[in-house]
Parts: sequence; C-alpha cells; structure tokens
Amino acid sequence: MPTHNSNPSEKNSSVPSNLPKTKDWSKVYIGLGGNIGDVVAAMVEALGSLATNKQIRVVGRSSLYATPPWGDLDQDEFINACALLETTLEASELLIALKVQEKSLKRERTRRWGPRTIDLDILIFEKVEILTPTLEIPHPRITERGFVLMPLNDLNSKIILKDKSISYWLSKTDVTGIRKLEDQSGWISG
Ligand code: A4P
Ligand code: MG
Repeated sequence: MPTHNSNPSEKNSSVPSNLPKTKDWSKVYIGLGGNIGDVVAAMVEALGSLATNKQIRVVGRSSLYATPPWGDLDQDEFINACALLETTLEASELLIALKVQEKSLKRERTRRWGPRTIDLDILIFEKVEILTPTLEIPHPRITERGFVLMPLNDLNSKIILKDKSISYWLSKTDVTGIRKLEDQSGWISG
C-alpha cells in the first residue's frame, strides 16, 4: 500500500527533505466598519472576496454591532464587526488585499475618521509587532474603542494586549450606545 501524506512538512521517507517548507497559517483578527450604504452587504462581500484568495481563510465572525461614531462625531452611526482570518500572507501583503477590497467597495477617503462604505483594519496578526508609516500592528487604538473591543471580545476575550486581556480593556471602556444588531441573519449565513 502506498502511504499518503497531505502535509509535506511531516516526516515521510518518500518525500525529499529539500522541498520548501509549507508556509504556516497565521491567525489574524480584522476589524470591519462602515456607515454609508448597505454596510452589512459590503462586509459580506469583502469577506467573501477575501475567501476566494487561496492564501486566506475566513474562520470566524463576531456579531454585528451598531456603534456611535468615534473620533469624528459629525456623522451617522456605524456598523462594526470583527473577523478571524487565517492566512499565509505577510501582514503587508494582507494590508494590500484589504485595500483592494475597500477600493472595489467604493471606499473614498474624505477626511480622517470620516464616513465610509467600508473600512478594513488589521487589528492583531499573531504576535507580530510592526510600526511603519503605512502599517501599525497591533492596531494602535484597539484598547480604547468599544466598537472594536465588543466584537473582538465575541471572537476571543483572552487575547492579551498591553499586558491585559480584551475582556479587561472592554470592562474599562465606555460602550454607551453600542448595541448588538437584532437582525444578524444576512451576516451569519453570508
Ligand atoms: N494603517 C496603519 N496600520 C493599519 C492597520 N493595522 N490596518 C494605515 C489597516 N490600515 C492601517 O487608514 C489610513 C492608513 O492607515 C492606511 O492607508 C493604512 O496604510 P484609512 O483607512 O485610509 O483612514 P482612516 O480609517 O480614516 O484612518 P485611521 O487612522 O485608520 O482610522 P481608524 O482607526 O480606522 O478609525 N467610529 C465607529 N463607531 N466605528 C468605526 O468603525 N472608524 C473610524 C476610523 C473612526 N470612527 C469610527 C470608526
Ligand atoms: Mg482604517
């Protein structure tokens, strides 16, 4: 009987040892938000398109939340959620993939923290820490934003940031006005 082994990195005398090692899948939490148009449809489309990339899997979604605007108060309420991805891309490559989605969903950059059809942020990428002019990981404002902490807490309340858990940061954050959307149907099945 021939031996079948789907993982070339496992020991198997029939596989040459000089094959390149299969790249590991990194766990990544992303934030999704928007306040123009059908935001839930845009989020479903963004995740669906990302999942067509062979190097990205969408493995978890938080609930959807309606959230008061943060930072720039002169705009409509947002809808926010988080998703857990697995990817073999580097963080900078994933950022490009997210920006492609934002662009195809007609995201226009008006003013910082201003209204948008969709915003896709890399929140946490394994234990990676990056600080460049175009990419900061972990995302710099997670621990002070209820609209990020509430959905992130759905996915994993035990993640540690700045030596404390997500559930700790959530307990210290003002979440006034944030509420779970009653209708989650299009999102869960999307
Ligand atoms: N960038 C750096 N690090 C990252 C990262 N980890 N993930 C750079 C994604 N992008 C990252 O972003 C500006 C630049 O950030 C990008 O070009 C990228 O290279 P942007 O999306 O063009 O602009 P922005 O989103 O207006 O600015 P910023 O500072 O990213 O804002 P945030 O932090 O995304 O906040 N209120 C509610 N309720 N819900 C929201 O979703 N969102 C914002 C935007 C403000 N208020 C909100 C919400
Ligand atoms: Mg952003």
